[in-house]
Amino acid sequence: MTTRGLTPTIMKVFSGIQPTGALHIGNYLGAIKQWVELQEKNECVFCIVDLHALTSPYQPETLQNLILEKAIVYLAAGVNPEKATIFVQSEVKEHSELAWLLNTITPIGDLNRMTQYKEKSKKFKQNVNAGLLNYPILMAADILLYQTDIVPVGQDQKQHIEITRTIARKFNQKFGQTFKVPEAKLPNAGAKIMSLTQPTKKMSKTDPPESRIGLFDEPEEIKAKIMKAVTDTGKTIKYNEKLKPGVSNLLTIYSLFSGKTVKELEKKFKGKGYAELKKSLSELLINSLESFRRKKKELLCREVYVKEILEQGRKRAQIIASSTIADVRKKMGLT
Ligand code: AQP
Repeated sequence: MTTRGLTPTIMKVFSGIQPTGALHIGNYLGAIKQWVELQEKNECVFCIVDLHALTSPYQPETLQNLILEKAIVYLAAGVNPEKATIFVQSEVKEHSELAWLLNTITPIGDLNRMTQYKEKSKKFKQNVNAGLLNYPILMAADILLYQTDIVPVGQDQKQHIEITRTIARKFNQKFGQTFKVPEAKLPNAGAKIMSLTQPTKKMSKTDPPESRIGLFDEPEEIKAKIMKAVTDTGKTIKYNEKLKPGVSNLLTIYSLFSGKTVKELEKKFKGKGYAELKKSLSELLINSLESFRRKKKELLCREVYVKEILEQGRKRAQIIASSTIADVRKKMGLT
């Protein structure tokens, strides 16, 4: 993004991931990899969105451990606490307050149309709670509190950024200029990594483990999952999302972890079978994810250090959030 189309500027970046569920390579390629790149030149705020996690079934007694583990995951995947603010959503109360205030200007019809709401209502039939419906409003509050320019996310979250933009514009029109209108930033490739077992569906934390490669999976798990990944009855290793979704997904993952283009990979595997592609991809993933596993193991022994990072992050986030909420309250006629 540029100012007046000419000068590159430092952008305000916000993004978050829920603490529940083990992160998979889709989360990494869609979101965290972009964070690690963006933190070099921008003001980045990365949140562990625990309030969002309460909308799906979870176990309260495990939540604090999962939050700490997710902070460790951010660090192990390359987020640098000296360059980016890392904090826990529920520890900055302004998120809940702004979410409530934005509830009052958001039509229910807009929320009913959200794909994630429709999908999760089907997935968790016994627990279609109001939080699931209002999820995009809390997400809008998260983003708008930090006067965010860009939100690095995967494809599935694009619709939620759109509604955030609508809410920001509506608020600005009704109460006067208050929020920046943010933009979604999707990676050029990897915005939607597909399930290994159902390659026409996105890879998801809440689907069975064999459908995804966890960022911290052990080598033998990675190998077993990739070797069993669904492909098709054909033989040629060619990228074609419609006709060969499984093979195309494997090629995308291969390309993103190797830095080789899909075209180069098609050439490399010309005349070879799926088993060879899978074997080579397993080795690549085992090697690429090795440093993540090692760093995570190291950080698991440094709980005090990780908690201190979250506390410092909370303090920094709080300063920005309280300034925005003071402005919002005033504009809405509150004290
Ligand atoms: N398959 C994916 N490909 C690329 N990016 C993805 N993301 C999620 N799945 C893929 C991105 O990862 C970030 C994590 O967001 P989240 O924790 O809020 O979870 P989510 O979007 O609901 O993703 P999951 O992992 O699939 O969880 P469930 O099972 O709960 O739906 C977001 O930036 C997302 O776009």
